[in-house]
Amino acid sequence: MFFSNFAPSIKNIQKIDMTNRTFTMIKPDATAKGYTGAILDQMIQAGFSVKAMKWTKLTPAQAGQFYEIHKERPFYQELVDFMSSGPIVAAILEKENAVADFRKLIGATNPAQAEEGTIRKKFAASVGENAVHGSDSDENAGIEGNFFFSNLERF
Ligand code: 3AN
Repeated sequence: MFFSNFAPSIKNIQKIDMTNRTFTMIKPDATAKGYTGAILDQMIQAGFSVKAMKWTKLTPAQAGQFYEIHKERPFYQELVDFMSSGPIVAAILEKENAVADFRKLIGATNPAQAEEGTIRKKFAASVGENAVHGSDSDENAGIEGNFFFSNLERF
């Protein structure tokens, strides 16, 4: 077949290794306050490289689906309302040990408990409106990245 030498197999295209990759969102509080550039800069300065990125806004249904894992938590509706209240930046980032290192960079869920210098300490207002999301495992990084990006949108 003529094309077999040139076109990669569809199986190879779909098999994306999320080891050393994580998924992040800059949340509506941070985009509204004009922190997007400063937050992205801190991520890049910390050694993360951008593999996919988009500026978008979630519908309540999409936010509900993304945070399905928290469905039974008392703050679920508040979280869904907030995450669909304004634009976000979604991105796949790459670095060695990406998931753990990124969680360190963003700091604790509650910014009051976040370490000095972390993104949440600098830019987050509260435990609900906490500026950024970071995946908590390689598996979830894969699931979350796939939620936002097709295989033609990541490099
Ligand atoms: P993290 O984002 O640090 O992994 P999770 O997974 O416990 O934290 O919570 C997911 C998201 O739910 C948080 N980023 C935050 O926006 C929201 N959230 C967590 N705890 C609360 C809370 N007590 N009240 C309101 N929102 C919360």
